[in-house]
Amino acid sequence: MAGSSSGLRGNRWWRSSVGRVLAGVTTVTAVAAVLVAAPGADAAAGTLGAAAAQSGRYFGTAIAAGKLSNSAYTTLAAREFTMVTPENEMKPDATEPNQNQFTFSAGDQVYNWAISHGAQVRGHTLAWHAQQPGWMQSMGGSSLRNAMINHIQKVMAHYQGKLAYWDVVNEAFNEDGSRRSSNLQSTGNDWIEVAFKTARAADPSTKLCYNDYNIDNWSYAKTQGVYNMVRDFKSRGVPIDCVGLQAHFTGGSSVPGNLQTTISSFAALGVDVALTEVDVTNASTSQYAALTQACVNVARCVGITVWGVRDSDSWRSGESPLLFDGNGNKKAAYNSVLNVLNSGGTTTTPTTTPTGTTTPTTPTTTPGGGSCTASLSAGQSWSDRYNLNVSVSGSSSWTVTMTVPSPAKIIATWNVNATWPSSQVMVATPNGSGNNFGVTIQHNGNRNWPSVSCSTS
Ligand code: 9MR
Repeated sequence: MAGSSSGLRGNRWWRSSVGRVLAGVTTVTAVAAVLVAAPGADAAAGTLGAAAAQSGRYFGTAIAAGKLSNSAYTTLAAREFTMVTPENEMKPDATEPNQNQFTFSAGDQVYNWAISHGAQVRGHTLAWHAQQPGWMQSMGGSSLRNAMINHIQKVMAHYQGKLAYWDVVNEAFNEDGSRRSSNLQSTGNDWIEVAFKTARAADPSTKLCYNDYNIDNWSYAKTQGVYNMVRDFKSRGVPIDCVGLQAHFTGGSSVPGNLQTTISSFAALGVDVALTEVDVTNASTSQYAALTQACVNVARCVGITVWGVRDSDSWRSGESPLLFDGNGNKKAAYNSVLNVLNSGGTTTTPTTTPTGTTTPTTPTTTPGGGSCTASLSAGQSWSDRYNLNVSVSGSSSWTVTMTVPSPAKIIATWNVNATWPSSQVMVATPNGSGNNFGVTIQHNGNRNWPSVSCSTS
């Protein structure tokens, strides 16, 4: 049972984990009893982030720094999402308001909030025709080219090693598939590849993405224009790791029937694909289900981000396009997305099929100070990362401390409140989801499992 790749999908996740515990832990009796008997041990995940994590994906949202003082907003966002895109705070006008004077306060606020809640961050965006600071708007030629390079270098240096993805270039194409005219385009047709090469050199640890809207329909000219650029970049060795389909199905557009073809076609070029700014007019349940299914059907579709938390947070709030209403209630579309994520669908095997060498080492169980025990068991794994399930027994008011061996790091958590005394140490407490939670660990070459201890509070 344990270790079969199909057994690691969807509702079978926990069952497979029990097998690993039985196989690997010396102090197994009590722990296994808890896992087998736990109500809902086979139950579907109860949050978007947890449901997506079952297949190694994230579920994200755009976060606005100005709303982080609103506890209804932050409580909801912390509970549901495992990836955060700063809605405006890392754009050029925010980070370089005066030439070569950088300000990261708002971007850092979003970053710090995300990390302290166990989410990863997608940087957005470095080179774009819109939201340029005034000084940049009036520039052209080699001075603008140099300013773009300097901007990418300085902003990426600030976030060096911290971000999962960067939208290096945003919205550079016209609807007919040609390049959008802009001051950046006027510096020369090679500006996009210069941006990506500069970005790779500035921070080799982050994945570099091209991001655009209206590239969801495979037969649309703009989609083909972007596809041809990515294919060209891959064939010439220009560094590009991912394509973001913004997936704004608002303002008159809707989910095309061939979305999965678009995703799989980009993926076949050797890039990750993500739906990066999803919203749907009136949150159509069938369209939300369809776009989620299209993603989970393609191994390299790494995650879905909705463009805001509640309808009232949306840039198109008049279309009520998100998964929570203005009061933070789950809408019908929330359940349709969750159901698709939990069903696992016909998800294909990850292209980076786990092998023996990527399997974490033997689990350890460390009884803690009070009268609780935290036990680890294996979840899904990939070449670069793996999921662990943490099961706590003995008390429902526990504090679990997990220490990850350097240079590994925890890049996502679900079903738990997490704080970070240091980059290697996470302190976790219940968030109301019960006594089982999960983490994703990027091993960075060290596949030893973290140590874990439990105390009662
Ligand atoms: O949601 C963002 C909104 O708050 C800003 O006013 C707007 C300004 O350009 O940008 C919005 O976000 C955009 C994103 O950065 C790129 N794709 C389109 C998004 C919606 O306009």
